[in-house]
Amino acid sequence: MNFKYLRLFIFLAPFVSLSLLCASHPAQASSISTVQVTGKDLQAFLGHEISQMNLQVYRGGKWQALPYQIDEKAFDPIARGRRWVLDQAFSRRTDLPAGNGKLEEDEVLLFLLKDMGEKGSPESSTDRPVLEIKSGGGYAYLFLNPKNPLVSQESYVRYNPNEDEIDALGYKNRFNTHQAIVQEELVPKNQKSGSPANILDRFKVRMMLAIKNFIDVNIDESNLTSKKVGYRVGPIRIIRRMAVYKSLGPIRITPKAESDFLFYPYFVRVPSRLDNPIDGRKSLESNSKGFAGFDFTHFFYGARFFSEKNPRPVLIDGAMSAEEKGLNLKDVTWWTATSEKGTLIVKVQWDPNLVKEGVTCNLYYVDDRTSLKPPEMDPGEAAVGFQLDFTQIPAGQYSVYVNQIFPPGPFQMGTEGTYINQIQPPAVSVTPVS
Ligand SMILES: [Ca+2]
Ligand SMILES: [Ca+2]
Ligand SMILES: [Ca+2]
Repeated sequence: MNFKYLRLFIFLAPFVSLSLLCASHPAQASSISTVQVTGKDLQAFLGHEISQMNLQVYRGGKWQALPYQIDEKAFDPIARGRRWVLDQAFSRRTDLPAGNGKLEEDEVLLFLLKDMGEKGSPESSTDRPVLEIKSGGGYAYLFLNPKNPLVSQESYVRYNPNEDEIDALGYKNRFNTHQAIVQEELVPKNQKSGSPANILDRFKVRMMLAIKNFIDVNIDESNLTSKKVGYRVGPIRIIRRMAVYKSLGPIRITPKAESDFLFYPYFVRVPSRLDNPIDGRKSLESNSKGFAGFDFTHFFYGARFFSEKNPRPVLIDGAMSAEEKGLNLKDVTWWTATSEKGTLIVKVQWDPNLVKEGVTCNLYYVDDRTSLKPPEMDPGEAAVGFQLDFTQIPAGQYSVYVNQIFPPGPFQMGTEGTYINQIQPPAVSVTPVS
């Protein structure tokens, strides 16, 4: 048997994972932006102890604490490069690389845009700020070893490692405790009425690969092995790392790949890598097909769905209308599903090299209570995601990011673009305080 074909399954792994008040900046009140300032923009602090850094804002004539975190990087032999340092290891790999405690150029300071304050008056502080950070009209100030550091006790994201559950300002996500890549719960906290409720049956990846002169392979998310490697929890984001591979009996047949799921207060960012050793255009039969996406529960019936190429909303109700059958599927990189139970926006960042090859991110949409793709905890498909057309994918390595976005508060149609833009860190300027 030729195992090299099966390496392509690693593509699946990361896919199967797949918000307060700011009186001084009303325009930012509903912002979901996370400011990220890299070490190279904080020259005055390079090489200094991170424990001596302290971020404060100036508001209403007073210096105040705000939640922030500083994430370090360290060389990781598996990634063969520097990657985020984790606080806690899960069982198997306990030799996780540790940080050196000092700020380096590729490390990052994170906080929320909406927590930023007014322009400060440095002379009003007993401790002199060293750097002024400006973004989106707001200000924050970085101090070095102040006599009176101000520290916020607030945390915008929480993690329960035993339940593998993330509880953030804008949502709750929970994963299967035995299959770390299988997301089983998605609870938006932006519902219009009632209490937050789970709207997800399961995140599914389904593929049928008909390999020329070889075998037909059916694959779904549950026949991959996934191990939680470790995690880091801060007040601004959680980094949750896992290793995923495909086994055939006792033999591991895919290279070890680790991916970081990033959980921010109002969005989740899942990077994924396609390591495809074969040219699907030559080696796969045309009946090869697949999809990756969210199968919603019937609790989400009544939700309206619209997308980049389908601005007119259709109804998720367990049956395909003529309009749903006629949806424009080609090259759809974002979509929104919104109901009384809450709103989810999904933005896929497709690899530009795939686009160059003519492989676009195509929509998968099935709203049919009679269609079953087991396991079905909630019978029927109300599935939205993207198609995986391996017959079009050339050999190579590709990166795709899937973002789940939960706008704060009741959703207004037409605002989705604002939130999609806010998953990218905003522009920042840093100046020394003279
Ligand atoms: Ca460091
Ligand atoms: Ca429908
Ligand atoms: Ca279902």
